[in-house]
Amino acid sequence: MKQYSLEEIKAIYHKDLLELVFEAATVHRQHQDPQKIQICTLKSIKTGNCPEDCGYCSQSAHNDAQVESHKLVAVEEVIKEAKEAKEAGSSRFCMGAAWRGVRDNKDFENVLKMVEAVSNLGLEVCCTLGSLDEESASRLKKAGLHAYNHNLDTGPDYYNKVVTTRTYEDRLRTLKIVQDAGICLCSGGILGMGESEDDRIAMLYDFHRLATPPESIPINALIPVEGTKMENLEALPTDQLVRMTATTRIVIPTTRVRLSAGRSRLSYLEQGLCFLAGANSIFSGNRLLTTPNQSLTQDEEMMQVLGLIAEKVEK
Ligand code: SAM
Ligand code: DTB
Ligand code: SF4
Repeated sequence: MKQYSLEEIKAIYHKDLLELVFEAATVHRQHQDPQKIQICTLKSIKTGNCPEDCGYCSQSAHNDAQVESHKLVAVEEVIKEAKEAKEAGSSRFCMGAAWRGVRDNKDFENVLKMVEAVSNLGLEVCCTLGSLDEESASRLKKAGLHAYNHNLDTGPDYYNKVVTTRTYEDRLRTLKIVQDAGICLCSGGILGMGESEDDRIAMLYDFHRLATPPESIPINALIPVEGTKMENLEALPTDQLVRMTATTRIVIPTTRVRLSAGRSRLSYLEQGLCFLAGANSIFSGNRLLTTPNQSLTQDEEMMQVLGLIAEKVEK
């Protein structure tokens, strides 16, 4: 993979927009089938009351967002929803828990059962459970975990404006533990939290210079949730989302770029521009973790309009 300097990535990001999209679309066609989109279903297996203070998150106990909290759901509920997701065309199933990190307890035993069962359905299983140590990473891998989602969220200079209960270095440490355990890394960020475009590019540069860059990169546009300190932030201009998507595709050509939170306020054609710029995955389902998503019916309609097809389960 070609190595770019921070300055080179900045220069790519700031190209004339259509030139940038054309370049990204060209790179995309050299490395991927541009018609295929991976559909990933999200399931919040434990919601709310999170001890971390992420400023954007509806689930942080430090924010005043009204979210319906619940403890870890039953293994059977997860299996049922994973089966439905597969029938609806998903090839990946991602389970999220509002934890600071994994601890060696009964809940974790149950998560391992969920991972094993979903993996046995032939789906790519992903989890996002907060920080991990080597032992829990290895147990997840043994249970059949395909990928682990742990976002850097923003660049190192802006990180402590968003979260104070952990550091950027803590996040990087977990990324390394995931990769050392042989689990695919899913790591991305959120745009529109008041950070500069340079902060976003610095985050992308850090992904690019990992020994192995992430297998997938979710790009979220902030959903301003009432009761969080980011509730009044203005919506991210769509051209900035397209720029970030295109630049990610160019500098990490083999990764899956997942058009993530914030997608439902975009028109089909705006989302289409993101796919042209190299996005090749979406989260589907009427909900993300706690907020509404574009509906399944609308996703089907959009894919038809844009001529996209869902990637089949290959396992
Ligand atoms: N607790 C785990 C952690 O933080 O690693 C995983 C769950 S967390 C909800 C997963 C990711 O969702 C966050 O890192 C963030 O990128 C994204 N996210 C959460 N709330 C969001 C919001 N309001 N708008 C956009 N993205 C959001
Ligand atoms: C990611 O980067 N985005 C997804 C997934 N990883 C877990 C979560 C988006 C959450 C959006 C806000 C919510 O629904 O609570
Ligand atoms: Fe907790 Fe994750 Fe939300 Fe942060 S983003 S408050 S760690 S659930």
